[in-house]
Amino acid sequence: MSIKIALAGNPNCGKTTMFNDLTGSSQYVGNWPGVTVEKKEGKLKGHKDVIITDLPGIYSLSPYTLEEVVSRNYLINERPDAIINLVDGTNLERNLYLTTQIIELGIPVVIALNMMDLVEKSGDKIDAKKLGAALGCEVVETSALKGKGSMEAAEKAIRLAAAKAVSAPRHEFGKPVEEALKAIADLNEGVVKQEHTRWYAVKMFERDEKVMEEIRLDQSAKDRLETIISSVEKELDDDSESIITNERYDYITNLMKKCVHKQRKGMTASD
Ligand code: BGO
Repeated sequence: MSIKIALAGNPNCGKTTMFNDLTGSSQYVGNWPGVTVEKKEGKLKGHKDVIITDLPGIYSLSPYTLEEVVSRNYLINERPDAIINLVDGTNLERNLYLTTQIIELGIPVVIALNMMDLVEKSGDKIDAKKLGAALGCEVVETSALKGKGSMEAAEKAIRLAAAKAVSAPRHEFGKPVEEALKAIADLNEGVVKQEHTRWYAVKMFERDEKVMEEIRLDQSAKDRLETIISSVEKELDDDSESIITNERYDYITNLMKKCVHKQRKGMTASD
């Protein structure tokens, strides 16, 4: 049986470069079903039973762009055995926004901390171990352009896939949101698979239309969900989607303070 590994990350994080490095000439290019978004797959060099799928570059797993919807559908419905989440080390703060969502999917994740040649050149320091420990997943430093670290990231992904070592998000939202997520998870008991619980709870809290269409709650569950969401919105005086977005950014700001030492002043992380 083959192992499926997905490459996910922001546009320009180096996904194409790493995909080429990992698959060499064994690539096939087509379109994702029903849309004109390019789909690239290939076999991992030296591993004919490992298929690498390059997902469209995205900033978030929200349902607003075709690329996001394609990526979400693939990650939720096809369920790769592991994800390599490429993160541009020179744009860490922005890239981690997607990472916090990917880790909630209940799929094994390896972070490829890419562009490390540029990070080193700048004099900035990223503590990859601390970052991995804080996020709850493995981090491999890579320079895809120089062919460094890509294969190590893929081999780690294979090992996690074989062990079915699902990444458990360490990030917790504030108390009102966590309580709401728990109540939503209770509503979904028996409706979604155990490992999908957090992803669906967060998306339903955000009133994500695509997820709501998919889940098809009966009217009394819909009413209960609305009561849960609106009580947090009232308490925190904001809409639910903004609450989640803002809490993710607060978490990432703290993570940057712990894990990044910037060379130059005026940047976001600690001096
Ligand atoms: C151009 N290190 C460095 N230094 N550069 C990298 C690395 C790395 O680890 N990884 C990727 N790049 P894509 P997406 C370019 O194309 O793979 C570079 O969108 C240029 N092109 O070479 O395309 C990579 O698939 C002219 O750079 O990313 C590419 O995720 C001048 O990052 C860019 C300078 O990589 C994006 C760069 C004509």
